[in-house]
Amino acid sequence: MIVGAGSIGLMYASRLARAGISVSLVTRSAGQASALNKYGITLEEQGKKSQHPIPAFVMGSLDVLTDEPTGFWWPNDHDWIWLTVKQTHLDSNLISQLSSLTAQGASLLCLQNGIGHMEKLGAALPNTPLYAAISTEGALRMDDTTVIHTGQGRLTVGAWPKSLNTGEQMQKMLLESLDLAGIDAELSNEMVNRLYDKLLINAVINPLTAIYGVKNGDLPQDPVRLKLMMAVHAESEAILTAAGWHSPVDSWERLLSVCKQTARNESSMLRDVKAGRLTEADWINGGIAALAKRLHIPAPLNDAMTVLIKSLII
Ligand code: KPL
Repeated sequence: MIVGAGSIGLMYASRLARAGISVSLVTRSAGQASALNKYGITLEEQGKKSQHPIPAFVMGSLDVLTDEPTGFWWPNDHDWIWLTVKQTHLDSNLISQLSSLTAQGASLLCLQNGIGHMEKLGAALPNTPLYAAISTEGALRMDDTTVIHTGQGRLTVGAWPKSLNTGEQMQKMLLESLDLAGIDAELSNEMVNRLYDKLLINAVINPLTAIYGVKNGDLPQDPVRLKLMMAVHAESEAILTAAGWHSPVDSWERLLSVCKQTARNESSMLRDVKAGRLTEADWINGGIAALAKRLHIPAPLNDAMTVLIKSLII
């Protein structure tokens, strides 16, 4: 089951469904659930479109649906619950629904940008095996039922330290399903480090593309923007390193290569700002600033990024 029908949720759900794997989607709006039940998901990949029927449910109705889902058999895809909502939607209401959904022993696979969510979920769901995941796949949601797979990437998954372990059998099952669906995936036993790798990329690209209103590839093309990128990168890198992070590669080069690989993308933060939605700044730059505070290190640029982004949504 995938909770969250944004671009990433729709993209993975349709690819799993295409491979014949039992998967259902949980949406935030009743309108999207009903459109998905009617039309399924349209997945566009390399210019080719395919349609995939999918049972969809609305979030608020999950506890009711646990016993007797209306209109569908309750799908047998309860072993792994993928959480693909943004950090901004991870509220107490959703967490209490996740608690009932995972009560029978399901594992929760969390695909959020930023940091802070795993600790929050760990505290709220002490009996749930928690997995952090990072995706470098490109996906663009066109409407409630249509998604474009814009770039091949990889899904990295790993057990969250100190959380309950789900056991090798369940992990094997997950990897087999992913393989069947043609989803490139790897297991990692250093997910904190991996989350920090991604955090550093998001801490630079997301706020600066949102402030300047430019696509990822255009960000380094201007000397002033490039200087700001370097400054936010240097500050963030120093804080993450002090927090125990180690990068296997040159993180500045990797940042530039992400800009290149996703050159035509608008960052998720730019899209949020344009749509007037709450952004994930509190969990990205705010997350780094909070780490810095704990370590008694100043974080003026991450603080400034957080405040500036918030000032764009009025
Ligand atoms: O993850 C991203 C995001 O937009 O949130 C990047 C890597 C910046 C790609 O757009």
